[in-house]
Amino acid sequence: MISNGLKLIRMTVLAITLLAASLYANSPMTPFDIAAQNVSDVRIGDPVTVAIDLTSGSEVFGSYKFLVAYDATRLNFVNATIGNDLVACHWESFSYTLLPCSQCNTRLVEVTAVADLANGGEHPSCLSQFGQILKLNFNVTTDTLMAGSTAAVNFYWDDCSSNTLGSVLADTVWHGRFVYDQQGNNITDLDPHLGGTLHGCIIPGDIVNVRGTNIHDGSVSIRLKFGVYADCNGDGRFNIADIIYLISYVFDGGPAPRDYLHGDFDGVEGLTIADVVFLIHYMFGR
Ligand SMILES: [Ca+2]
Ligand SMILES: [Ca+2]
Repeated sequence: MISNGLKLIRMTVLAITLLAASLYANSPMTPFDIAAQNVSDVRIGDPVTVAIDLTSGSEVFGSYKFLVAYDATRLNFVNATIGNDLVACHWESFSYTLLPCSQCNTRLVEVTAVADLANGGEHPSCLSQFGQILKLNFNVTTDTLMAGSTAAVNFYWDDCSSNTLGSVLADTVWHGRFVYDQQGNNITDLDPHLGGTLHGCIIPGDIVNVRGTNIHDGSVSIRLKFGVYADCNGDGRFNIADIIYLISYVFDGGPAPRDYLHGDFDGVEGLTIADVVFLIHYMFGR
């Protein structure tokens, strides 16, 4: 009996040792953190870039696919470009598309980037880098009613490929793990599209699917104060110099107006002689 008891204890110790060793060997990765910026105090009508940054993670990825929903009542999409910290890596593929929408208060942009295409002739000089990996470029609306409000830029899940990072060999896909809103609150699973990886995406198979990425939503807050009406040259005052500045832009290819309406005063889209006339009346007709 004593002998059997000792044997049991030895086997238990051995089992615990093996378990501990295997856990140590497979020590979990440090999750990636992917964060969209919160950009503050942007003027009505101004361009703004919402960068997406890689801020932590113990692994290296060689592709990403992001699906981002942005507030289309406040932001007009311009384009998407590879992030500054990946430019020097010369990733071989980068593309984006604006998805069709039924109601366009929110629009979706999908961005895909791949470091090394199969059988590609050239090879990238580096893979994932900490820092800026993607830039979403917008113009803030010229609708002055939106001053003082905030536009959300949220990661969006539509299928199992949404917001994923891929390993270089394409044998591992890192999916969303926890999702945090603009204030840092954990919103995982609270909304079917904004709460992270869809159910059923983490399945065993040839490709290893891992919940390995913490996702942080971003935003653009729009400045409340407009500045000086009709201050085309942006010096903080309105005077004859602003009219000359606008004339120079409309007729002579001068620099673009810097006031919050971007020189468009007459309510008709586009900068024309009518805007100049409007401004002259505004100055001398008061
Ligand atoms: Ca001025
Ligand atoms: Ca106009």
